[in-house]
Order: sequence, then C-alpha cells, then structure tokens
Amino acid sequence: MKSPLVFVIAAMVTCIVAQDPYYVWPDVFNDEERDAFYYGQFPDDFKWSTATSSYQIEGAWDVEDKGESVWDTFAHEGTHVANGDTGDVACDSYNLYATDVQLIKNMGLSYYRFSLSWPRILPNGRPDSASADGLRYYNALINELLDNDINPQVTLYHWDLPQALEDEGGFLSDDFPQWFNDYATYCFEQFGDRVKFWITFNEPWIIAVLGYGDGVFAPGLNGIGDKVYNVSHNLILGHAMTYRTYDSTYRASQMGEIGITLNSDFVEPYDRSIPSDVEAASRSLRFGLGWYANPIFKNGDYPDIMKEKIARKSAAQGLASSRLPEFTEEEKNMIKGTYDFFGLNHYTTVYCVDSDQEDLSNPPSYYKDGDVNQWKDSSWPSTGSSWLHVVPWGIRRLATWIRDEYGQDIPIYVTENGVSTKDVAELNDEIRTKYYTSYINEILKAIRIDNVNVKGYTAWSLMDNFEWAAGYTERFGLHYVDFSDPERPRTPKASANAYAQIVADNGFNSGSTVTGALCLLVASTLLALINAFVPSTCFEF
Ligand code: PNW
Repeated sequence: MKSPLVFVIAAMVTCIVAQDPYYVWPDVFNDEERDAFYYGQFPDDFKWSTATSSYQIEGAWDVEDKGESVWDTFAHEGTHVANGDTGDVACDSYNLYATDVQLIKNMGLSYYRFSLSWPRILPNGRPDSASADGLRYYNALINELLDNDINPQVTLYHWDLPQALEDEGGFLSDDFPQWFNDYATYCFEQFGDRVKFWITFNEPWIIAVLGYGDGVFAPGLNGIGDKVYNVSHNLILGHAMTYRTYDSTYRASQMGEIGITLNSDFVEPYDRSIPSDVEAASRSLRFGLGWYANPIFKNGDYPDIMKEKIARKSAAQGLASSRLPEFTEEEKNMIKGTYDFFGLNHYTTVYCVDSDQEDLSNPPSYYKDGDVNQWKDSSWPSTGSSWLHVVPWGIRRLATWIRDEYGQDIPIYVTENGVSTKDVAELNDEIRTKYYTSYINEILKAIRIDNVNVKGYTAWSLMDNFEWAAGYTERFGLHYVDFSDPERPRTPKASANAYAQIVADNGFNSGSTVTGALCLLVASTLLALINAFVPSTCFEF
C-alpha cells in the first residue's frame, strides 16, 4: 500500500510549481518575502465589521431637543470645511438607519461599529438634560441591528462634544473626566443590556492634535505646544474612570467588553541599517500611539522618552514646569490596565529619520517634541486623501510592533481601515477592492505567521459620508451615497462585494477555483502514475 504522504507531497509540489507568487500591487509591492499574497483562513471566531460615526452620517442636527455639538458649530461657521459642507443632513441615517442595517446584513457582517451622539442623548452634556428622542433613536437602531443578527460595537465619543460643555472648557476642563463618566454611565444604564462592546474614545490623537492643536477640526483651537497635552491628559483620565465604572458596576450583569480606539500610522525607519533611523521610528510611535497606549496598556504613565524630552525642552523654553502634565501615583494605578482590548485605526505608513539634533526652539510644538522627520514615499499609490498612501505591509508591522511593545496577549481589534477616492460617481472602485484585499491579507499574515492576537476587522466605512474638514470631497464608502438626491440613495460599490466575499470565505481560498481544480487534476494524475509505475516498497517506512 502506498503511503498517503505520496499524495500530499505530489499535491504540494504541483501547487507550488503551478502558482507563482501573486501580488495585489505588482508594480509597487513585489518583494517576494514581504508582499507575496498569503492564502488561508482567519480564526473561526474572527469578527468582521464595518463602521460609521454619528456626526458623519446621521444628519438631523437640530431635530427635537438635540443639543448642538462642536462640529455643528464648527461646520456652520462656514470657513473650516471644504465647500462650506456640513453634517446637517449627511447620509440622513437618523431617518434611514433601517436601510443601513440591510446594507450591513447584505455584506454578511455580524458586527457594526457606530457612535452615539452625546448631545443627541444629553443635549446640555449632562444627564439632567436626557432627551427622550435621543433614547428612542438609539434604542431603535440597536434593536434593528439585533433583529438582524448584527452585534452593535458602540463608540461613546467620536468627536461630537456637546457645545455646552465646550463652552465650559471641553477637554481642557478638569471636570471633563467626570462629565464623560456620567454620560457613559447613562449609556451603560440605557443600552448595556444589549450592547456588549464599548469603545470609550475614537482616536484621542486626532481629537487633541487636530482639534486643540492645529485647529483644523472642531473646536478649532490652537495649542500645538501645550493644549494638546492637557486635552490628552483629561481624556486618558476620563477613559480610565469610565472603564473602572463599567468594571465595578456593570460588567457582572452586562458581561460586555470595553476599551479604547487609538489611531496610528506605521513609522518605517528609512534605512534599517542605521540605528538612529530605527530609534527614531520607535520614538515616533511612542510619541503618537504610546502617548495613550503606554499609560493604558503598560504602566499608567507616559512613555519615558516623552517625559524626558518634553521636560528638558520646557525648561529650555523658559517654562517653570513641563508642558506634559504628570499623573499622581493614585491616577497611574487607576489608569493602568483599563482595557479589555486594543482598538486600532490604521490607514497608512510614513518613512522617518532622526532629526539629528534636539529641537529646543520656541514656540514649542508637539510636532517638534519627538525630534523625528517623517514623510510619505511618492512611489506609494496615492488616494483621494493627501495624507493617505497605500502601504499594505505597514499594518502587519504595526500589529507586531504593538504586540512587542504592549504584550502578546492583548486582543487587538482593527476598528478602522479603509481608503478614500475623490468625489467621483464611481461604482467600480478598483483601488478600494485592492486596498481591502491587500491590507486584510497582511492582517492574516500577522495572525498566522507572526502570531499576533488580532480578533476582528472593521472596514471604514459602510458608506460615503461627511469626511470632516474635507466635507463630501473624499469618499471612503463601501456604498456610494448620492448627496445631491434628497433620498440619499446608497448603492453598493465593487468593493462591497469584494469585502463580502472575503467575509464569506473567512479569508482567502488558495488560488482561483480554476488553479485549484488544475492542481487537483495534476495531483491525481501524478498519483495514478506513481501507483502504476513505482514499487510500493519505496514508500514504506
Ligand atoms: C479617522 N489624518 O479619522 C476617523 O476615525 C474617521 O471618522 C474618518 O472618517 C476616517 O479616519 C478617515 O479619515 C482620521 O489626517 C482623520 O491623518 C484624519 C486623519 C486620520 C484619520
């Protein structure tokens, strides 16, 4: 009798010979070891999702007793957003949420990440103002999802702060952590019986740096050298306090998970053989991602390199204390370990080099504090957004960096990943199909080859929507939305079908069906030949 090994070896050899490495972007990313496509499946319990956020899709900005958010104010000022666009109507999901749920269902997803509008729920920001209509709307959305077997993944804060709280200092107020905790508590009470996955904040880095640093996002303040650090400080305290509330009061009965979503580009050393480039890359990641991740996932405090550099620079800049605030020991203990998972938003990669000398100049800036120069390579495919170039291998390197920096066991959820196109009516969005295919493939490699604990993936976005300062000029959707039509019709793009196929296959089946069938045919012919001509003793052990 022939060993079954013969068949297996024959099939493997044939498949290897039959299949050249496949590349999704052969002109740009064709390094065999790094870029060759990897066939295989995700773990059985992998969670596939897609995302939106309240201000970007809901519209109904002043319906019933809804309070104004900082984005209502900022967009209505008319000068900050491309074409003077606003989210007043956006995708009209306030009225069309049931349609959205069907789009999600049609893609075969079991999860949907959306955010709650704080001023729709609590018009003045505080529980004494709770809106019946806000409660009705989110109960209706959550129930519609559950009726369709889709699990809600809820972000408590995706940038639409009640204007009433901004008027009292917003994230700069020492009361901010308590305000946020009270709002979150109300949400746990009202929705926690059905919501089992909570994200406190979406992208603290963007809130601080673009909102209170550069002022290009709401509330539009300029404090790139100082306010950014105070905002982040209060945000981290608000996150930690809220995590502790959930943990002590709601977890036992509601049995959900709660974490935070951080955004990060990957930072690749321009020349890995130059130690200062390699050092600069870790430093940049620590100043960006580590600003929040180090306190929460590591030791309750900012990365040492941030504390050292900012203290030294602050002194040289003539300040009496560091621009980076300090946590008390009690706060550090409260902050450390406030996560059930690591939510990661990732889009793109940059190259970096060390800036050679420590910049002690005035005025201070967060951008100078890390002493790293970074840029995007012009050979990387460009997209509808100037900040976003396609670099699939970056997401795998970032995932392994997070594992190495914060620990093997932390469950990572990719809570956003996606790509934009300019505002053209295009349903055959090849770039988005290729982007999702290649980035998701790199995550599969991170799981299967690097053993990184990635538990889920979320495509940004379910549909075209209000893209912040870019208004409606950049489209990230799996579905096309016609913003000139009062009905706001949604149409699936090619990428929606491609994503649905990946989800249906839970990964990537080896080769095309044709290649697969050919392999099988050649393998069985080989087996028949072996059977006929080779003496069976050759294969007996
Ligand atoms: C994220 N940048 O924001 C947000 O979470 C989404 O609301 C947004 O629509 C999506 O990514 C696409 O932009 C970002 O300038 C906004 O580097 C800006 C940047 C990155 C992420």
